[in-house]
Amino acid sequence: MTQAFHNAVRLLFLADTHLGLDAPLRPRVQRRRRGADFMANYLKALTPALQQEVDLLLHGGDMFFRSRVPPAIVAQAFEPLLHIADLGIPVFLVPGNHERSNIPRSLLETHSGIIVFDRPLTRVVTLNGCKIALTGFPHVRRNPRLQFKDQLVRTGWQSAAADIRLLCMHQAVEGAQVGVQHFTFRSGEEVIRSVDIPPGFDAVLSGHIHRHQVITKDLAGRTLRAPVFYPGSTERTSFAERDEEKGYSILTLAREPERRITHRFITLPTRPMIDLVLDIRGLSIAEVRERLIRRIASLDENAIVRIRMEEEIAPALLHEFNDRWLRSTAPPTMNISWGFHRRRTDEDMTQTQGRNDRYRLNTAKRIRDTRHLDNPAGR
Ligand SMILES: [Mn+2]
Repeated sequence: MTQAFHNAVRLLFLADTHLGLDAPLRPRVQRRRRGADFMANYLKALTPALQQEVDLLLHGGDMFFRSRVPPAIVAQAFEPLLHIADLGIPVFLVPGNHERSNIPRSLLETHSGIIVFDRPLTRVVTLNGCKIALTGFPHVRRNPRLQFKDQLVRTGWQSAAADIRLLCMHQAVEGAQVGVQHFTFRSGEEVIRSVDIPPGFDAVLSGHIHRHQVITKDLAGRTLRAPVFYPGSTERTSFAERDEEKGYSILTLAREPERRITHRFITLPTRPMIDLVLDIRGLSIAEVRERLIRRIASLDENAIVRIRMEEEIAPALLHEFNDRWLRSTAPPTMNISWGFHRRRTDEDMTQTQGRNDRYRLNTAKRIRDTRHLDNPAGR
């Protein structure tokens, strides 16, 4: 066949939607919840598929923020996916670490248009005359660095004939960066070596890393065999993501090697996230109150605010100005709470020397700030 391939294939790629985060069924405290923000951005990210502007949909994992979420949220999440599958748009899902590598199946099992990488597998779909092989496996929690090659072999990817091959997963790849201090994943057992990604794949599409990025070079600066695309999370799941733009990706896939993959990142709305560090040394309780009120009043009323102190805060002060007091002082549209005491700066763990050792030593501290990664060290 020499027939020219004219129509490219458009792939909508989103990940780490963390539905159910701050969406309690029976809240003990009446306050604005962020759950609605997460659901809204999820639905916004799916819009190009619902409007049939794409040919293929991939969710890179962590659809939910933990393995058990209220059934109403599961139903709300799957309803648009079933609709998209009904439109004839194949839907691929990678189980992430928060699904305990197992996406709730009850709503999916009947629909042939929804394919879950609940075990290593390869599926070929023909779209616009183009054969696309999607290879994937569920999130590997224990030593993915060591297990990666074996997982790949088990997908049977080499025996599937295709024009374009995509590797879909939910893992950290070396060179991926997170956090306000740009922590870089390097040599940990939870990090997949880029050299282990075999030739033959046109792109690696992964969830897990919440910052949007495209990795094209290894740590030594050599060009990767296949670019690694992270769409990042669709909302900010922790203060470590406070400076990050959020959104999803649309990849255009073409058979012609010279324009095989083009990528577009579409941003989603996010509320300002503010880390407020106060210096209250030498202030009286009345002065602290006055300062807190003044600082809170100066903030965007829709902000998500974390308040921290440079110094260890006295228990009496924390009692006086507890979270309830903060909420009663702030506008009801604001999310506000105390953060952890700023014992050492986050820079400690991301200096160039001994980065990974410190990374391990500081696991507990780090989890506090990048809770979204759900313990990437595999512990
Ligand atoms: Mn995640």
